[in-house]
Amino acid sequence: MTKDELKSEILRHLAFSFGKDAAHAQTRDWRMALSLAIRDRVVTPWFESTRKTYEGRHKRVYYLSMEFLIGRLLQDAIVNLGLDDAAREACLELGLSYDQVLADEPDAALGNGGLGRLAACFLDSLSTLGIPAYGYGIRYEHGLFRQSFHEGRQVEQAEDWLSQPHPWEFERPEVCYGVGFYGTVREGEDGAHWDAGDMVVAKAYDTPIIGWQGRWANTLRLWSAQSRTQFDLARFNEGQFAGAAEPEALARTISRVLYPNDSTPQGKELRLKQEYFFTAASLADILRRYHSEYTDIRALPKHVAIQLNDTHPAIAGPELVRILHDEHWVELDDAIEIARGTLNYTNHTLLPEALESWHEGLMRHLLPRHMRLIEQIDDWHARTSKGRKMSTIDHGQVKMGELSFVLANKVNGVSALHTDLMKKTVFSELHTLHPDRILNQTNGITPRRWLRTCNPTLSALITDTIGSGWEDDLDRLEDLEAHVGDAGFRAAFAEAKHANKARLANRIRAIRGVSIDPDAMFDIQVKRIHEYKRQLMNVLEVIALWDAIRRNPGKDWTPRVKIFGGKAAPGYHTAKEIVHLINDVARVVNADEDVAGRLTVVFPPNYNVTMAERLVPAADLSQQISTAGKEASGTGNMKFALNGALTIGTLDGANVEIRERVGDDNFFLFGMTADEVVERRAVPDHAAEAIAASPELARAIEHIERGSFGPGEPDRHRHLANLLRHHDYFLVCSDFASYWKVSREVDEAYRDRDRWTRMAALNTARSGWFSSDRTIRGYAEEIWGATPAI
Ligand code: GLS
Repeated sequence: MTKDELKSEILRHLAFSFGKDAAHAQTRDWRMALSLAIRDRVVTPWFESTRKTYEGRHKRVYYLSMEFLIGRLLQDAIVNLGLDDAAREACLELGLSYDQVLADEPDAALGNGGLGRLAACFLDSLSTLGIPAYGYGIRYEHGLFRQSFHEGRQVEQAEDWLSQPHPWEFERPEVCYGVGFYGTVREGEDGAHWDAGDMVVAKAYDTPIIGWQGRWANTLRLWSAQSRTQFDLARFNEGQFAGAAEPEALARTISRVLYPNDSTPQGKELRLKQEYFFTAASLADILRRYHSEYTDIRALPKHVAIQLNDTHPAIAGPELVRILHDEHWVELDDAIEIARGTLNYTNHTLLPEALESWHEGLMRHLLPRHMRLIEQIDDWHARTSKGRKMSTIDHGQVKMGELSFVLANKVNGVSALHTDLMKKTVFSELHTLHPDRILNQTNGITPRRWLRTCNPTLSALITDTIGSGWEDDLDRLEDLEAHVGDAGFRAAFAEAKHANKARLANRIRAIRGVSIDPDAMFDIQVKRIHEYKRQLMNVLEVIALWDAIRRNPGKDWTPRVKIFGGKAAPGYHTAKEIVHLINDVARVVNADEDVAGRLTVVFPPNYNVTMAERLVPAADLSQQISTAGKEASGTGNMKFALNGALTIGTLDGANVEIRERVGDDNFFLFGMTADEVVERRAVPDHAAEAIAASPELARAIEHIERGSFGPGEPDRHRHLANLLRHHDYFLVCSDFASYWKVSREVDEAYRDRDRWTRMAALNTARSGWFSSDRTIRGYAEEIWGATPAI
């Protein structure tokens, strides 16, 4: 498509899809018109992909996930279709700022963090590789909350990305399924019958996901909940106006909000309802499609692979057994085997409080038939695998991890360390019974969004240096290594980074009113706020550094800009206190003339995918400092390394593999290992001991206790200080001395800019393995038995 063709398509949509004259069109109108012009280009390959899948009778992959953190879609589609130059020029000729048009798109925040973003990267890779697949999830009206700060405290507002038309989706009013809840089960001679007490309707909305160079497109199908009775006219005519709309409002609650938690429990009925709602609708849809192609239901595992993204869709197991047994008359044991052959489960966390379990009573109340089947599945497992009974039902709780495991063909972890720990801890017993079931698939990120699109400066340099083609063959970045010794290449690499930093500095000045120097080290920690991720340790280091600079102002300190970003779950009190402390410290440090130009702290609110796309290319240092054994993988760590940031990190999650690949010399390692963490926790007074041994840490905590960051309110942050001294479960204190020492080595290393650039370039050159294309190939070969259809 040429620029002129695109231009005329934009104008056509402006007039005929939106009824706007160019003379009166606003940015939003232009963005919508451009989106539809681009979307039109996606439709043909999308149809073609569907046709090929049917014709080739290819095995289909279904990825069930409560979260798809897709972010903006317009530029992604433009880049994947190779239309970026045409789109930029078309906009220019229409008198528009291309960047402004792109920036008008709301961020589709249908996820919390890494788990949801991983699902989005997987969709991109599935389409790029041409693997026939569907993503299934919920079309939340309100995605993740919008974060702002009021006097340093987090304030949450509802996100309403759907308050304007979403140009990427196609409503499918004809694709509807009833989803039942509650009711009773009748056991008759002809089997069990579930008479649901309530029913809502799941309606489909489809978003095409176009792969690299438009060769293939899959579908993201999201369900919206509706009432069976749209509107109760009888009640309305009786004068009950609000009551008449009640059934609709109640049903819609199910797809209204994304639970704002990440690795913390929110065991409430609505969430279980959401989980069953989207899982049941997805399975009904999968089986409808299956029956349109095949007659033998027993061959399901041959043609269909379903991946459960964490335990949120774990009810898929009992639901599939229910359908096979109650509706297709398959013997129970056979039904269980068929379900097990079809389903696979990815575990994303070992945090005990994040492993889902549901009270048996609630499960029986909401899903009576499923609860009965869960008991039978438990019996079956005990019978067939010498398993102890009650592995899935324990002390009146249905454990969804165990249930998913028992009903899975394969169970995978998301980094080598995490998979190893899964075998040794949460699933040790089940692993002994089924030693071939657990395998590892280390996470990955799509290089299209996380290098090509977000970092055009570095991408251009890469293409100039090694040619194109790396976007869907990221191992080719290895070819850069031969150029790292070339001073000209290093200078260009440093220049690209500097340009990205300058761009970020301008933006931060515009949104936060803080000036930062692009020559300073940009040191970034962005991710959900959580105790195990240890933003608290990072801010302690800021305090200690601020204190050290003030004590020794004559020293030639390496200038640092500390950037934080991330949301705290609204009900997670300590995480919110950490947000407050970071903002308070930022205010004090940034106002202190003694440290001006040496230390600056910025915390832009509302960290999201779009902000990540701006921060990642501009980072010099990536903070990946979780307590070892706690971060299952991390994926931000990969994005930063790929974009030429050096990591300061612990041996946790995928950090281990990043370090192995980029080399020990190009990674700043500190802290205890996962085994040492366990030992250390057993030491009485470990925190007191660590504080006594580190004067920097002691002074930093004293500052908090003295109220240095709570003007007029000295006790403002005392709770955090108490936590550190007396309940330091995540071992911030015990790892601090090592963190401080290595951070000073980082300062030193940054002073030799050429050496730093060499290390940064090696990070880029050696990060190709972290492409989600590699991850998806692994799933396809080792879990799904699926092959590309192109
Ligand atoms: C998470 C883990 O915490 C991350 O380490 C991991 O990278 C991600 C994707 O596998 O999954 N688990 C979770 O509940 N939220 C996450 O981000």
